[in-house]
Amino acid sequence: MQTCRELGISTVGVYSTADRDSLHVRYADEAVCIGAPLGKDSYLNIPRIIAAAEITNADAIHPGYGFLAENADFAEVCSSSGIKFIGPQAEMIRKMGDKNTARETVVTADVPVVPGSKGLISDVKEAEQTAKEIGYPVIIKPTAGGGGKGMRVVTEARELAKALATAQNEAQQAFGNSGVYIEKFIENPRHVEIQVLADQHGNTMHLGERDCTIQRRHQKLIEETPSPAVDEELRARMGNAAVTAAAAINYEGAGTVEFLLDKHGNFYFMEMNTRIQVEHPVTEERYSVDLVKEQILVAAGETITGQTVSPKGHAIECRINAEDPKHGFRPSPGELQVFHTPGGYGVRVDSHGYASYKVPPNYDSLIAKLVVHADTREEAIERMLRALDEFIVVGIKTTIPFHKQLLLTEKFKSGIFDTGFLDTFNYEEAP
Ligand code: MV4
Repeated sequence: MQTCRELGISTVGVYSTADRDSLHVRYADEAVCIGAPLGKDSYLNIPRIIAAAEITNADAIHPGYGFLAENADFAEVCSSSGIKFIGPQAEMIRKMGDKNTARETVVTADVPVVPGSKGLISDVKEAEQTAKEIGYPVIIKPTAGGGGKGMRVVTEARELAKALATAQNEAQQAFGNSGVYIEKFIENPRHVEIQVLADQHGNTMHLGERDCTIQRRHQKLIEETPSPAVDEELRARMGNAAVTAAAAINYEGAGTVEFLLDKHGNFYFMEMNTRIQVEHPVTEERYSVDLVKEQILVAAGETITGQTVSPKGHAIECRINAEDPKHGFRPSPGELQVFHTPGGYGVRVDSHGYASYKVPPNYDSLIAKLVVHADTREEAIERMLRALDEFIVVGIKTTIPFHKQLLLTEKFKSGIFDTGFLDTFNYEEAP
């Protein structure tokens, strides 16, 4: 909506009854209540969203990064209702949403994938044969999953049959699709993803990487660009692979290609997210590009030819969540009695919060993205620590004190860590 205001485009915000007081409702030129807090009654209710678009004469819908952002049926309904879905075509969402299909699609285009099964696993025999060929440990992944949901690591042959049955059952329960595939388990990787942007005329480009290695139970906590583990040469190779993956499906819009990076510097395609992501601001800061503006222009049919980007400096994002890091990151909803956000040179805060706002218990606990930009990684860390000190939240617990401690560790400062970082970093015991 901030981008739209700059472009002279008026906006409509939709909200559930739990979000009446959210800032996006006040920021929008018009707001429409679409129902009760449960997703199925509001944010996941396609007919209600289409109705809100129709009564306000909306030309397009930006799906954000949650709920229906990667829902192919929704993209299709928008299209058949004469409303531009700001994102890729339904077919592209479908292809990348099925993780096994995505894997098969990119492998055909010569994008490196982790050694694994040829297609979905149909029986134990096939699973045993595959695991024997690639060697243990292996990981079983649901094809309808993504983001780590429902994955199972198997370290030895005698565990495989049971793990396969459990994984298939869980996949059926969680996604209504029991399909699973097997990959070699890459131990202690880094999560490095490439931002891509493609127009409707066949032009595809990348805007470098984001390192999202600092995660807890598949929830990202810190993201940065450039990655401390990626040099110019590797960036070029990963960037090319990401562009190839996107071009393989004639992709349109902003997207993210996720890779695992192992300790030898080998990278492997994981999945492609067909939406703008939470952590996109670090790319915006380093590349001086408003990615949402690019999404809107590309959706309107403009080309990206001639766009050259000149990355500069280092950007870091800390996710400020309404959670208590001292108690297993349990949700901490409630009133923001004080909400003083940091500012100054090189500091950006994206938030729907304000003093007196009550964080509802219904949704994701993210309340602010704190993003800094500086010339070097060292300066960015210093700037982030300064900004975290300025950020005052009273009334609820947040991840602010956790970030302060984490950024001071020698391991984080060194830039040499992997996805196991938070398994050994113990916030409760730290001074
Ligand atoms: C893996 C893996 C190791 N080997 N695949 C987790 C999220 C999803 N996108 C893929 N994930 C993983 N896939 C193979 N073949 C390890 C993970 C993984 C992980 C990846 C990125 C960041 C944090 C992670 C934490 C646990 C497991």
